[in-house]
Amino acid sequence: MLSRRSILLISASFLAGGGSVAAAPHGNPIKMFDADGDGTIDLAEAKKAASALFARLDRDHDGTLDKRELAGRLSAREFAAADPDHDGTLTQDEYLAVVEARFNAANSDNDGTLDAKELSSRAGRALLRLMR
Ligand SMILES: [Ca+2]
Ligand SMILES: [Ca+2]
Ligand SMILES: [Ca+2]
Repeated sequence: MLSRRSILLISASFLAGGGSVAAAPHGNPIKMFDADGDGTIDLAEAKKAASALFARLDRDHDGTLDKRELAGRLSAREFAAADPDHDGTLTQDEYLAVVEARFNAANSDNDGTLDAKELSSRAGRALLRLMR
């Protein structure tokens, strides 16, 4: 179901791109996640991808991610900071709060979107780990 959704997302970005995108999008985060085809990733696009990944990672379907399900996407310190009630799990809201913080950290020019250069920065790569 999720992969079908990704395919739809990718198809949508192909259409929105006006056919200029010829190659397979795999590996290029902008082509993977740029649903509105404007060539950058905005926070809504990042959160949408992160929500899809959250659902995929939540193997026991309890609506939260524990450390094992996160599989190293957050360090112990990042996990503790993201889990203010210290119950050892992250809800989707807590997860998306980390996504937003990483998005803002990567958006060095503060224009509300991430371009290819910002996504390839250290903060950008940390964000992508929460999206795919
Ligand atoms: Ca976009
Ligand atoms: Ca879970
Ligand atoms: Ca930017």
